[in-house]
Amino acid sequence: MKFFTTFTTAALMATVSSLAVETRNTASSNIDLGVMELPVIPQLSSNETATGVSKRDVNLMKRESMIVDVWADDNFSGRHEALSSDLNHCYGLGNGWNDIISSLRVQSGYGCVFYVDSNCKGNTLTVRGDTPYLRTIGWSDVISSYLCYK
Ligand SMILES: [Ca+2]
Repeated sequence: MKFFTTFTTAALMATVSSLAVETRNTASSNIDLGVMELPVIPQLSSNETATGVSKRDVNLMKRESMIVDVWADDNFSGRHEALSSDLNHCYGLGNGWNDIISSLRVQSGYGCVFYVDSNCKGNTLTVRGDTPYLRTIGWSDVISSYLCYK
């Protein structure tokens, strides 16, 4: 019985430690900071409010996610990651991505607002599609958080 208990404990410990490793390896580089209303952006149609979306729209959109591809260097080169992002959620950048992104690609059909500061604050850059040279518009190595919409 003592052997059995020891064995079970060891097996459990092994399971727990393998889970811990897996969690670390699959940890996302974008930290979900929760649902946020869009800032006022030029693409708003006339029947939308100044804050962009109704509560019902936010509830519908938060079930949908899209991909933002980010690179550490110009023209889609260097370190790369595909960040899976729920719509209308503010994401902070982690895992060494803060103030590093030099080029990015927003999945077709979506737009993202990028922020100079954390928690979706500070100056904004609204992007649809490919942006190979953030440097030319003064946005290389400054992005700290972002928010995507449809
Ligand atoms: Ca920044």
